[in-house]
Amino acid sequence: MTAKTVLVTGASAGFGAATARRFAQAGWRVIACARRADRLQSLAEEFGANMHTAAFDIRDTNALRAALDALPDNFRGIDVLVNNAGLALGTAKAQACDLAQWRQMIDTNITALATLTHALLPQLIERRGAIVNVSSISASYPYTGGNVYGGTKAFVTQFSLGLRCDLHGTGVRVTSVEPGMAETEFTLVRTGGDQAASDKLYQGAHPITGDDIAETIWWIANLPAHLNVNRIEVMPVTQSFAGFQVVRD
Ligand code: 8X3
Repeated sequence: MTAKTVLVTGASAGFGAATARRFAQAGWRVIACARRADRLQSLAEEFGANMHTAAFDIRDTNALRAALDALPDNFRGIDVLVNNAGLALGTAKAQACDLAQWRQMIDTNITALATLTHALLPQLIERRGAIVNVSSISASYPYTGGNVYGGTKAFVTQFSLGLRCDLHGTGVRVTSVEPGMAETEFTLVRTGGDQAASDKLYQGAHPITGDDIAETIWWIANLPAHLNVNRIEVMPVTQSFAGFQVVRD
């Protein structure tokens, strides 16, 4: 069987790095994209010729296009796109938020994801490929301080479902993966590097790991061609739902 090719964004850490590893270990050709070249270097060293790394800021459309244009011949023709790059910034209520952080989340989680997807759709259709979009439980369940982050993930989920409609008849599969609490660098990024806050959040909670989501994405991408997982919500057993809040006089 000819090896397939997967492109993973946000591949320098967390879900993205674990996913890049999972596919590379199984013999796929992997295009690992992220901002930090030094972090990608270890993937390149680990997997050699089957791992192509591309360091650029996904919000920079020119850099994104240049990275795609510069793909070596044997990495052209992408079978699976894993839109993993994304971030949460801040936990403040909307009325206290920094607009620049909102815009950064929108630019990364929405605009960059849509731009890359748009660029790859022709080849995904040609190869009857698959798109796996990393959304979040925050797409469906609002929580205080989630504001724009949750809004961007609601976009990712709804965009995924919309792509399913538009790609009807092409054979291209589309999935929205919606993880709950996961211990990656997510909270460190969200809190601006507050290790104590990150440790406190995850302590004793047995959160999802990067490998858990990598395995989920691997399963989705390798299902028989007639099956499409539309959405998959994954939480740690220790996380569930709380009630509504009420203001009283
Ligand atoms: C992040 C998961 O639980 O913080 O996407 O909303 S959670």
